[in-house]
Amino acid sequence: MNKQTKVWLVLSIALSLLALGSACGGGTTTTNAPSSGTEAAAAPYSGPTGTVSGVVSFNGTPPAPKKIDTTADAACGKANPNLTTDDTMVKDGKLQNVFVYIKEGTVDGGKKIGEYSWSTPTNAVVLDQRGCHYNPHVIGLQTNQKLSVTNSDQTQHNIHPTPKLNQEWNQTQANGAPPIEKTFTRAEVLIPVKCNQHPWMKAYIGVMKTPFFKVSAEDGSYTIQGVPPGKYTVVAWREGGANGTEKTMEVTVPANGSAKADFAFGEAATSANKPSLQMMPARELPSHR
Ligand SMILES: [Cu+2]
Repeated sequence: MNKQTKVWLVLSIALSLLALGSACGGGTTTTNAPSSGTEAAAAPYSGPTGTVSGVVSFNGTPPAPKKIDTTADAACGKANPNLTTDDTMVKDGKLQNVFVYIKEGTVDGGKKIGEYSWSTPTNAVVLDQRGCHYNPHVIGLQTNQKLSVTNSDQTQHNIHPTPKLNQEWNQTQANGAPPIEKTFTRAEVLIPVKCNQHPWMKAYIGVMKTPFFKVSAEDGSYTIQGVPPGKYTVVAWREGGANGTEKTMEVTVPANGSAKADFAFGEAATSANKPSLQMMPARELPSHR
């Protein structure tokens, strides 16, 4: 090694050490450049996460499921002779099909949760029509995530979501037809879905920009994972009334920990009811794609 190469080697090592030092040294450096008027692209969140979990209860006696008259379509009666309403599914006092989501909040460090970008899941969420019934009854999607509607029946269906913020569509799907694949571009809680062939068929689709939502299971439980530590407003939405019924709760999610948010609907739990669609204005965030 000649003298000149040695000097260059020493210099370049010194320079890379300097660069390293300024990137992660001291705790005083900041990499967040101030906004210069134009909106910068939102960055993904990286760091520790926690969970929000809880149980949704139904107080009092739930309404008994009603038998559905399927005489309009013999194929439905044949496939599902005991079809009943499924708007209030209660088991041991616990309520299924409640859409629980983080509506808004501030991540530790000061940024709003909507200021981060959240990647779109690559898997499709399936909404199946079986026995002239939507299954599941309530689903959640991220914006631009694929919805796949399948027809497992020996009859024709007509899927007709009626959103207020997204684009409405209305499509027939014959027996044996391939899945209908759609996406929703804007956050909306929740989009009612009906079938123009079978007036009793109903489903609901919650669309969120973030992945922070879950539908309560048969035992009323839900767990929302991957939540950055921070303070949030958690909302539980259940169908009924013009736009559904909501309950709201404030939670603090610790890093690598869990926040509890239990909700109750039914009797003695009606005072905080709010129409959901008015609570969820269309928010066009910079991260919108
Ligand atoms: Cu149908």
